[in-house]
Amino acid sequence: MVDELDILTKKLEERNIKIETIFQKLENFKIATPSWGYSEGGTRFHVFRDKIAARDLMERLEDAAQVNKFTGIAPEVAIHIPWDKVDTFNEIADYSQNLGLKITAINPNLFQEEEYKFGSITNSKIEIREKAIGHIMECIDIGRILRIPYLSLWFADGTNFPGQGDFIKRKKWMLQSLREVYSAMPDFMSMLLEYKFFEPAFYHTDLPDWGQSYIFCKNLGERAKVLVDLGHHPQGTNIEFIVANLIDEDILGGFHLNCRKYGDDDLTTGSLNIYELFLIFQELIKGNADDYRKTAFMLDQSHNIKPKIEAMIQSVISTQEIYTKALTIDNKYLEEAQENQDIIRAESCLKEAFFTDVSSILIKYREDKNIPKNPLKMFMDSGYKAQISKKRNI
Ligand code: PSV
Ligand code: MN
Repeated sequence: MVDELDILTKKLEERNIKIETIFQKLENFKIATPSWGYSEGGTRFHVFRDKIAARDLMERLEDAAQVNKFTGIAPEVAIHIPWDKVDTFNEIADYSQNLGLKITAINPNLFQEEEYKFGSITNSKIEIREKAIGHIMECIDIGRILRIPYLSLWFADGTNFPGQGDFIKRKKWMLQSLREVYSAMPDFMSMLLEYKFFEPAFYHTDLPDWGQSYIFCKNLGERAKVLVDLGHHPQGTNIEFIVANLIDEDILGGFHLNCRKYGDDDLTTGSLNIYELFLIFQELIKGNADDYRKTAFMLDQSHNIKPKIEAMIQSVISTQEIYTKALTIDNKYLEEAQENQDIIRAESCLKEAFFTDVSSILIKYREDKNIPKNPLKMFMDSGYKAQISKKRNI
């Protein structure tokens, strides 16, 4: 393998890339996994039983610690309230720290209660808007206890039929509510505003796209940024273009990484959209937004049939691999080709990087950190699932 790394190092030198730079970059690439992706999930058709899936926050953190142990790059976790509610959050910081984890994002749930039938913070009834704001405030309080850096907001708010609601009134209610919660956030916290163009609303959604999210963020202040979920765009949308623009406007906050074919499918990252993800990473690298301390890289996936921990490991390592491939792009050559209006050379330059086998880099990176070379296989051979199935299988 060392030989392969030597050959690749030389090849990359020809592309004006130093291998040390890639190793340095990999140091600053970390991914947060979602607590909800460790639990039993389903579709509206059926929830297939998974007896060993985590049942509460503690078990979800235990499973997330396995993903971190075998990949070495997933020390952060995003939580969802009330799904992850516990009697007291005081011990959770120590609990996660002992597992080598930190909770870095908190997501309020504003879509599962009867009262939200006609919206949460855009509801025409003030008492419902207040209830929704109250719940976000509760999440800010939990965030204060656990020193969570991101308040991650997504709203199911929208209407299903023309005439059902007034777009602009609802926009104003949303802004007013967001202003209230924004001003309640402690200094160490930022707000991430996630957009999604449809579902569960089918006529209009109050926060459907990056433009609307941008308007709200601009109206709120510097600690409000846009969150891009890869499954939240109409088919054919050029996501890398959106990402490049958000970086240029200094308003990109983070990602919910996953994969889709039809709607918001929440499939494992890299199962279908590998080239798209590569092009997104190219923009992140060019815009100096590929460091996890600048951009929150979070997975948002939830499977009804795939085993949860394995699915998470798959997503984490494919994302890391695709990112590494994007680090092998010869940007100088690409720039020259663009200036010379040489489409063939420009596109070939991207393709060459995309088809570069970066496994020798990743193996060396893992060896140096004492992480198994093949995280997925090592996890599957580790016996962890047999161990938890005894504990969890009632
Ligand atoms: C909505 O579809 C979403 O992408 C939001 O991020 C939610 O918080 C998450 O899925 C989990 O349901
Ligand atoms: Mn999401």
